[in-house]
Amino acid sequence: MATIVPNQNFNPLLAANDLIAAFKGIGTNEAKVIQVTTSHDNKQRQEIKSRFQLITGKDLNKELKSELSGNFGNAVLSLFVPSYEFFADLLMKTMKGPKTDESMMAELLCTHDNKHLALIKDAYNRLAGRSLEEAVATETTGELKRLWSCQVRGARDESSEVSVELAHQDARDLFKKIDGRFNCESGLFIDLLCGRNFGQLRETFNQYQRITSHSFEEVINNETKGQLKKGLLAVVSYIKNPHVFFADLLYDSFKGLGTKNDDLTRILVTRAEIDLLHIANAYRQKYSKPLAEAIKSECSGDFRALLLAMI
Ligand SMILES: [Ca+2]
Ligand SMILES: [Ca+2]
Repeated sequence: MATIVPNQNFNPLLAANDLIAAFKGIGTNEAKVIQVTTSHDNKQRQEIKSRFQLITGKDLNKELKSELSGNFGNAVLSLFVPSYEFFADLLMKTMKGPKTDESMMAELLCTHDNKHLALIKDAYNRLAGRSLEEAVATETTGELKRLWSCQVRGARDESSEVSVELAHQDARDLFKKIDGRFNCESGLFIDLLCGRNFGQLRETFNQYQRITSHSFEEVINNETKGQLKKGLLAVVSYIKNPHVFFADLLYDSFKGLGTKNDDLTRILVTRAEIDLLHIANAYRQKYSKPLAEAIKSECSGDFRALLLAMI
């Protein structure tokens, strides 16, 4: 369940005027900005943006940049970006440079349904001037290239049918093909991971454990290394339990000295309209602390107020 939902009394003119009032004069009424931003969903925010432009002749993004600053400014700006463009931009940033963060790639590529992935691919093409397929093929290598290329194709079965028989067969094929050893180079593993529906894969993981008495994670841990291991573990963890997957990422963003504000912002922005309520529940269960409490102790000021309004 989402924590930010469409505003039932949506009035783009009123919302745009609220923002104009919030920006007026010296300083900014941040509370008003938070209220307008978090009481509308991403699609409505796009309408507010156009209405703002129509009334003032100004680009809302530019105005936000000049009125707001720091983590707070970044988070509000992110919320006004269409979600598929937000992901396209993150993919560009993640693949740039010599070392790609493969658990981030898993998060950016595997957490969408095929329809949303197609929108992200369109946006990527527009923003980057090349297709996402091409980018993945150029920027990654070896088995990871195979994994991400397969995922980018967006051909996952999206039915909710789960066949125990098929899961058993898949698990046996994975086990057998490789002389009793897990072998991710077989390609079969990657094909299954990107093609089968999530429920089916969870059953395959169960069956695999029954046959081999090893969990899938154990096998990946033992048989792969480096970035491939990181990427595979992230994909499997997401498939096993998406809410715990994100709860863990939130925990990591709080861990240690300071806070990884970019990670924290990204997760709240991308999940608020999908399943943040479930993620917050998973967080409380696993870490015995409400998410709100963690945010209160890690963040401050307008940034804290915004994040608390989002959850
Ligand atoms: Ca102002
Ligand atoms: Ca900390």
